[in-house]
Amino acid sequence: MLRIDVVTIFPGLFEAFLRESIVGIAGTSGALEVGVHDLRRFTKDRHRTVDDAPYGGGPGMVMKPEPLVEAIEALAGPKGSERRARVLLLTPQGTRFDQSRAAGLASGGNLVLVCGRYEGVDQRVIDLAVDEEVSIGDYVLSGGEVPAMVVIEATARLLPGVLGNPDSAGSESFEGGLLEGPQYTRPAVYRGLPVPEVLLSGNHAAVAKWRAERAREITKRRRPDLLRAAGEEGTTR
Ligand code: JD8
Repeated sequence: MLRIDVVTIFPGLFEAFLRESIVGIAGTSGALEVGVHDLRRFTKDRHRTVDDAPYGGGPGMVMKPEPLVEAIEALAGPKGSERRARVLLLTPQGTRFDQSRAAGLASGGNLVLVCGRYEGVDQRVIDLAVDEEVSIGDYVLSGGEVPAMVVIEATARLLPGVLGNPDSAGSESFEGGLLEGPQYTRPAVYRGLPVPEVLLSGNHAAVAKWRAERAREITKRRRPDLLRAAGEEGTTR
């Protein structure tokens, strides 16, 4: 059983996400437990303050250290050998989250995901309480909540016993190192556009060969970096 605790000033953002989707299934199957914690519960002042103006001046606000460090230590213990969970901060400054990172998290220990807002968190939170900084990609978001959901979902679907079909996760895009080709369902002709004949043939070897060719083709055109990374393994020329 993997446990993931999330620290956020917007716990409500996680409600529908955790109720629906693969993550709900993971929870139901007993593979995953997710706890969401309102950062304001770890404040001690009357106004439940979580931010303050940046030293040195500049726009916006910075998340103050005390509530964050108290929350992280309550959930993960102190930084170092006593840690009960690995603490990840979602931040544009982090190293890139990808499928191999998800696989590592799915096979590792419990996690605490820390979601910043505003202009980010006081550096001393990172120095004192964060194990690793992670980014989901090079675009600007408003906070770490959506990135945390990305990390949770990518990790949850790799947990053993989460999907109805045990090998479906392993056969999808990226897990094979390539993009997937086109997919079709009924009707066999839609607005004059037919489904490729081979898919109706019942010839499983021919279907597999056609799919591998389409996967290689679209990957070469759109993501040649993935094709080089995957080498020739498992693919058709
Ligand atoms: C956390 C605040 C807002 C907006 C200063 C940092 C991740 N891949 C990613 N893109 N954006 C984030 C991310 C953005 C965040 C916070 C994560 C906390 N912001 C920005 C303007 C500049 N801050 C992210 N992971």
